[in-house]
Amino acid sequence: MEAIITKLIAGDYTIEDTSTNQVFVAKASGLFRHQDIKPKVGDYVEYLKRSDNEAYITKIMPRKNDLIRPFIANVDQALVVTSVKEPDLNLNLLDRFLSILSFNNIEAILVFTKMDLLTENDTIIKEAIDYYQKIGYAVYTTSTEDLSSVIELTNLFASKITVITGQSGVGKSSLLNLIDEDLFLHTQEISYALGRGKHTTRHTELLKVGNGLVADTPGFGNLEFIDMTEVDVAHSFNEFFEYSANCKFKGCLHINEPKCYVKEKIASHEILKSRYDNYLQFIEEVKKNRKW
Ligand SMILES: Nc1nc2c(ncn2[C@@H]2O[C@H](COP(=O)(O)OP(=O)(O)OP(=O)(O)O)[C@@H](O)[C@H]2O)c(=O)[nH]1
Ligand SMILES: [Mg+2]
Ligand SMILES: [Zn+2]
Repeated sequence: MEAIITKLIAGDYTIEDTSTNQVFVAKASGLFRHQDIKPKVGDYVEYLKRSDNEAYITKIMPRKNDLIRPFIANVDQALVVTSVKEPDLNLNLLDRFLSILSFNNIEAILVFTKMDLLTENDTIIKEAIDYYQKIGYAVYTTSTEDLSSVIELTNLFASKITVITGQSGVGKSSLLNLIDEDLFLHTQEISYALGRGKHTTRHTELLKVGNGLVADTPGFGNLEFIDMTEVDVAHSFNEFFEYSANCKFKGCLHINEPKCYVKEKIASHEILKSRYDNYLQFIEEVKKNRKW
């Protein structure tokens, strides 16, 4: 019998049968202890029934992908949530998520929240939002004051495993609560959440939202480029990768190389300056992390 793992708390897995939707609390079979692999949320597994509501997980099906942070497998897409204010628009964190997701072949959908807090003068923020759309990302803008802007996201979830990710306090749980009023996810004033350095959402769980499964993950501040090289970073910046076909050197990293088309596009302001600044920073981080 096959099921999907929807929750893991203290060694107890919650699994849901993929054909009957029956839910069990399951333990992982002793077999896994001798292997390098441990079942995780998002895994499709085979199981044996122990009682009406208890089961043993006996086998993990091959994974389509495997994320460490958040700790989840078989992700189809990620909703990268960024607030335009409170906390301030953080393009460094956004570019970091986008780079890591691209490296893991997970489609990113961008959601800019708290649009109600924008004023006429926030042109730089609006330009940044437009830029991400221009370079090919699906971009949504939402405000909890405008229900339709949030409901619009519902269709994205159908038949997929989606992770919702983004800094603490950007409004991830608030979005899900508006989409499905039965969820009752805990949300918190950001001053309180950030002040205590604590996240409102703690564990990873797949929730049923709009005919799909969604993981509302705890927000986090720093993300690392695990297993990525400089070339991987260069390839993960969509627009740089496209422009790089016109760079003089084949493996151009757009740093000091002559006749670099990416640098030309930066000079002509066709590439958002913060994208390049973040790119250079990530390249440095990857260099520093290198173990060989
Ligand atoms: N003005 C405004 N406030 C919002 C909006 N969305 C969320 N908030 C507020 O932002 C605060 C944080 O929202 P949460 O939904 O708890 O944020 P989160 O991303 O789930 O945070 P973590 O669980 O800590 O990662 C709450 O006080 C919400 O009421 C919005 O569109 N506009
Ligand atoms: Mg939350
Ligand atoms: Zn170049």
